[in-house]
Amino acid sequence: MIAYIGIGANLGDASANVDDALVRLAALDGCRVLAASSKYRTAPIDSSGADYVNAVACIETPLAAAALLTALHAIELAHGRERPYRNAPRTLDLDILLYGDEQIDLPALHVPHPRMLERAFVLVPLLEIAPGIMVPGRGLASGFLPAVAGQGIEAME
Ligand code: PH2
Ligand code: MG
Ligand code: MG
Repeated sequence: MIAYIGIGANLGDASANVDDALVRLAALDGCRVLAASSKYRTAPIDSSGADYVNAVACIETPLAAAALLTALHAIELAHGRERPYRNAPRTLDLDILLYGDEQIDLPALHVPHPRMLERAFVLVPLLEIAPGIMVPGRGLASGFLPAVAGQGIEAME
């Protein structure tokens, strides 16, 4: 299956945490990282603390969606992720954005990610690596770009 993973961090060495996340994604059983976007510095949205470093990866994985989510949580925990309250600053956040063309509604997993098209920090890196990507139930991702134009985002070198 092809999946797109949103990566975000704004605690500790956020940039290094994002780099390490890509290494750990590639090391998951049977997984390959097919593409990784640039890193972007982004203003917190509905969140607080330092600016975030965000990126998006496209992976090929044999894992079922729920098992992939468990594996992502394990990588977050390896980075000391704590969840004191919703959208708290974090060392590492890994979200399943897209899982093939599947629409999944489980108590702890909603795919496509419900807010992905309202957030420049997801949309801009996603479109960098997949300009023509379709979001199940929503259409072309690129059509949502104008609506997020006001959100602070800047590519890192
Ligand atoms: N993640 C959130 C909430 N707000 N803002 C930015 N800039 N980047 C994020 O990754 C982010 C956020 C919830 O996961
Ligand atoms: Mg998130
Ligand atoms: Mg998350």
